[in-house]
This record gives sequence, structure tokens and C-alpha cells, in this order.
Amino acid sequence: MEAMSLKKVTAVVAIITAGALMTNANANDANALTSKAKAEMGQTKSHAGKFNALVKRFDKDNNGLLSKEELKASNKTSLVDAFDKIDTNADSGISEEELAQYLASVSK
Ligand SMILES: [Ca+2]
Ligand SMILES: [Ca+2]
Repeated sequence: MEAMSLKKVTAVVAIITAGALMTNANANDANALTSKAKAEMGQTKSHAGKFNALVKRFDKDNNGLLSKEELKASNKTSLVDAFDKIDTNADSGISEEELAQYLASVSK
């Protein structure tokens, strides 16, 4: 019996939580984007290492910068969405420093 009632409580809590999440979905869009970026980048401890890995795989024109097109190929949609924010000097390419700065700002 006790196990059953616990299950019930858990289900009710889950429903309430889901409802609250839906209500806040729009307000949380920006946060969700940041969380997604964090989740995608969180697997690597070093920001510089992450950039180097991306450049190695996706820097098609070998200019040492990641363009929006190159990032799209990497499927890092959160980075593509935030491209203009990351590209602080607006040269249409993301440098190691720009990515590190962005990742530092989202991981605060
Ligand atoms: Ca490039
Ligand atoms: Ca740049």
C-alpha cells in the first residue's frame, strides 16, 4: 500500500512540474538556449580544446576561424543560434578567444 501511494504522489508531482514547465516555456527560451550550449560544450573541460576540436573537423577553409556555415556543419545549433553574440568583433568568424569568452559567460 505504501509503495502505491508513493507512486501516486510521484505522478501528481510529475504532472504539476510538467504544467509549470509549459507555463514558463517562453520565458525560459533564453535560458534553455544557454543550458543547451552548456550541455553541448560541457563534455570537454578545456574551452580551447573544444575550439581546436571544432576547427580541426569543421574549418573547411582552414583560416583558423569558424564561420556560421562551418558551425552549421558541426550540428552545434546552440552555437549557430548564438553566432552573432559569440562573434564579438563581427568578422563573421569565431576565434578561439571568442568561443572561450562565450563559453565562460554561459557557464557562470
Ligand atoms: Ca573557417
Ligand atoms: Ca570574430
